[in-house]
Order: sequence, then C-alpha cells, then structure tokens
Amino acid sequence: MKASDLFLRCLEAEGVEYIFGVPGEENADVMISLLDSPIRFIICRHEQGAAFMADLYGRMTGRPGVCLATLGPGATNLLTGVANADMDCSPVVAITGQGSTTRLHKESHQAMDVVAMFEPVTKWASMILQPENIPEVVRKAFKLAVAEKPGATLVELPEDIAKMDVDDKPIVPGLKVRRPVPDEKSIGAALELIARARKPVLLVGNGCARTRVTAQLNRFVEETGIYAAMTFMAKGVISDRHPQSLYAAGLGIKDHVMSVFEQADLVISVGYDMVEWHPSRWNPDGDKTVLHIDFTPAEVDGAYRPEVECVGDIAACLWAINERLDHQHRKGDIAAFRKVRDRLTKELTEDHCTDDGFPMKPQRILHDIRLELRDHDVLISDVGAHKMWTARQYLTYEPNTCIISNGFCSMAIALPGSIGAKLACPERRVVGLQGDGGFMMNVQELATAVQYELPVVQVVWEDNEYGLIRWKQELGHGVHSHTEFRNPDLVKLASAFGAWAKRVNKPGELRPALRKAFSFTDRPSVIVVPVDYSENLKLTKRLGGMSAHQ
Ligand SMILES: Cc1ncc(C[n+]2csc(CCOP(=O)(O)OP(=O)(O)O)c2C)c(N)n1
Repeated sequence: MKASDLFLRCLEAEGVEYIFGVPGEENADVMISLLDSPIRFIICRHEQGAAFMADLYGRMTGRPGVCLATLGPGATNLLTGVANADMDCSPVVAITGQGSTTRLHKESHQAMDVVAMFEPVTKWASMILQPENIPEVVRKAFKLAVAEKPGATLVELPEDIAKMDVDDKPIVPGLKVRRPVPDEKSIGAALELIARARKPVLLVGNGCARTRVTAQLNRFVEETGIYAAMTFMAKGVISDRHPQSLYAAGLGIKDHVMSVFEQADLVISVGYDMVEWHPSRWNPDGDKTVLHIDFTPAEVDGAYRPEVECVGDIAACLWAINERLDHQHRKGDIAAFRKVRDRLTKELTEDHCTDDGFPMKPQRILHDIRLELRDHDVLISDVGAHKMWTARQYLTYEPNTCIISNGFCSMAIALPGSIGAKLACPERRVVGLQGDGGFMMNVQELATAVQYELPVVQVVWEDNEYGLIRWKQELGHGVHSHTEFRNPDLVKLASAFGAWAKRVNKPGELRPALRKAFSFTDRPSVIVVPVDYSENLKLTKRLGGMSAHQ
C-alpha cells in the first residue's frame, strides 16, 4: 500500500475520530488517503485554531486530539496551540507535512526545520524517514502524548515518504499500561506528616482533573476534615458545594485564601504543576512543610522543598493513604479556615451577583451563566481579565467543567477550544467565554462552527480594550498605555458568519439570550456583553495588589 494509507490505518488503530487542520500541498497524499478513512477531517481557518481544537478534544476525552498543518507557515501557525496543549498537559498529536527529503539539505521553498522548531514545545518530535517507520513513529507519538504528564508530540511526514510503497501494518495499542504505585515508605512518611500537622491544607492541581481522582480525594477530605484549595485548572475536582472547598487559588491577588496558606503548617500538594501558581506566591520564605503527591518527582525550586514525595499514580497514592488513616489524621474543624470559606462563599454568591448596573458587572455575568449551565456543562475561559473573574467567581462542581488554560495562557483558545470540546462531548452545553481581544484573534473559526453545524455558544465581554493589560499597567505604573482598540460591530460580524448573534443591552437580557442560544442544535451563537471593568481595580484594591505573572 501507499505510505500515506498506512499512516491513516495507524491513526485509525489509535482510535482517532477527528483531525483538525488546514491542508497544504505537502500533505496531499495524506489528504487523498483520508477519502478512504472513517476519520473525519475538520477543515479549519487557521492552524492555531486547529491546535486549540485538538487541545480541548484531548483534555475532554483523555485521548490525543490530532491536528494537521503543512510545512513552513502552516507549521509555525500551529506552534502556539501545540505549545499551549503541552504546557497545560493536554494530550495532542500534531502532524505536519514536509518537503521531499531530497531537498531538505539546501535552501528550498517553505522548508524549515520544523522538528527543531517544535522540540521546545513538545514532549517528542520526529520526522518519518522511512515508510517502514510509520507504525512505530505513530504509536510512539500517541503513547507519549498520553503518558503522565500528558502533552504534545509532533510527527512530520515528508511528501516523498508519503508517496512510497510499503507493506506493513499498524502497531495496535496494547492494554492500558497501569501506572506505577508509590513506594510504601513514602506513604508511611506522608501519614506521619499529616498526623503531626495541626493546620494542614490541600493544594489540588491540574493532575487531579485529568486523572479523575475525585473519589479518593473526596474520601481523604471527608475522613481528615482537611480543607482544599483548587488551582484554576483543578476547579471542580472537589465541588465548590463541598463545605471544605476553599474555591480557587492562584489569582495572584492577595485573595482571602492566601491567609489559609499563611497559617498552614503543612501544604499537601496533589497533582500540582507550579507553572500555574508559583510556590513563591504561597510560600514566600520557602519554609513551609510540603507533602508532594504526583505522578512525577517534584520540580526543584527554592520555594518548593517537599519533606516527603509520594510519586506514583495519584489515585493509588491517595488510596494507600486513605486505607491507613486513623484518629491522628482527623483534624476536626479548623475554625480559621472555615471562616475563610464562609467569607468567600458570601462574597462569591452575594456581592454584585444580582447587580442591575450596566455595563454588566463581571460578577453578575458569571452568576447568570452559572444559572444557565448544568453541573456537567462546560465553560471554557479565554485569557484576560475575564479569566481572573472566571477563576474566582464561577462556582464549579465537577472536574473539567470550567476549563482555564493556565500554563501557556494563550489568548484566543475559547472559540476554537469550544469546537473541540463540543465534538468531544456533544451532549453537553459548551460555552466559550472571552474578551473582545481574544474573540477577534481567532474569530475566523466561527466559520468552522457554522460549517459543521456546532451549537457552541460564545459569550464576548466587550470593553474595547486589552482589559487585563490595562489592569496590570495601572496597578504597576498608575497609568495605562496602548491598550484600547476599536471593534467592528461584533453582532453584525458574527451574523455575517451565519451565527445567531445578540448584544445584551440590559442585565436582564443575558439569561434569556443564553437560553435562546442553547435552543439551537445546529448553529453557533455569539452573545456580546458590555462589561464594567471598573470592578477590576476595585477588586485589587479590596484584596491588595496583584502579582506580575498572571
Ligand atoms: C496570544 C497572546 N498574546 C498576548 C497575550 C498577553 N495578554 C494577556 S491578557 C491580554 C488582554 C486580553 O484582552 P481581551 O481578550 O479583550 O480580554 P480582557 O482582558 O479585556 O478580559 C493580553 C494581550 C497572551 N496571553 N496571549
């Protein structure tokens, strides 16, 4: 058979349902081979959009999302989305074309070293040099993409290799590889630390959302009475309804939850990636006792010096700890932490949540969206001031239902990401929430949602500005510079794509607009909501300062 046919058979053996991409000349053989494959190709309008779709598909399913681009400019366009998936630990396999191997040693049209370009933003990147290597390269790319910690891989298929004849078969993935369990002694040491602690707190990270360790974590929380703060990417791992949830941590603002970390004599980090919230934020003197529970050993950092590391499958670590809990580990009610929870609960459920002012307050917008989404529906935040509000304010009850890209933090993920999430979970409502800056950055993918009749709902916070940048400049410098822009009429723009679009003109219109948007089964919607960002500085003033890195 032709090498490109074998390539497709290998993707099919991996269970690939969709490839998101933009084809080029150098992918022609793969594209023609697709005609005889059950895999559905989602034609995107920009490779970055394709990578974000694959990112969200991967995050929602736990199976690699697949994106495709051509060589040179197609590959560079793909890069941002692939880097985003890698830093957020979403499994993604990126496929790029390449010129013939006979011309790669010299100056040649569009040919650049794509593998080298992707090496810093993937776990593994490789060119297929022989058609006989296809089964191994594809299997390895998929295996590494899902292995803890998951991330992105790249497979490059040069056009002359894709055309060759080959007689081979895919390597079919074997049974699921069980993850290693932690060392017994480390569990004993962890139990001792917990027994000694008077005010321990859990810091729950991204690793808990993707492995669904919720059952063991909830059991631990129940049996010990320990309170839990979630990073942005772990929102919902312990439900915000749980009386021991301290909601989200990591805002960079001195939010109330910080006082818990100040008082804690033991921080139990579980599946925590420091890319989300640097330990110097919650451990400025580097002297806190830390218990590290994760798939991998702790990163070396002056502010993160775990006394004990339990390394292995997170659920297995927690199970092993849970099985040996006794009265020494039961902390009773830590009154100071309960007060923080009570204060946050009041603030997050009452302050401005029903405010009638217009433009709408961020708190009211998120409150209204929450009322229209069921527990398992999905909200995907973009990156900007709205992300800070979403992280703090959007109460989350199940893992992976409030998706906040918090590693690479690229703008413009929400719209394409919602397409990937909807294809992965067609039965759920999917909302992409973004600023007007992020919306305009990948607005072209609205055409993709229209073409594939996907009822994804975009909520666009309109302030005619890069709001977060203004917020931070004003905090750091007392003034702002070059943050304002002029938008087109976003409703007309969205309508021109074929989406249902509506501008909210008073607060009471948002919920009916959302309901109308959810009533469509075959059409995307865009709801433009003017937002009152004077709340930004008010929030930081109330809480006291903001960090530089978010
Ligand atoms: C691709 C990319 N470019 C630039 C940035 C830096 N950045 C972070 S937030 C932001 C402003 C976002 O503005 P907007 O989308 O309108 O959202 P808002 O802050 O107003 O809610 C910028 C420019 C980024 N994170 N990603």
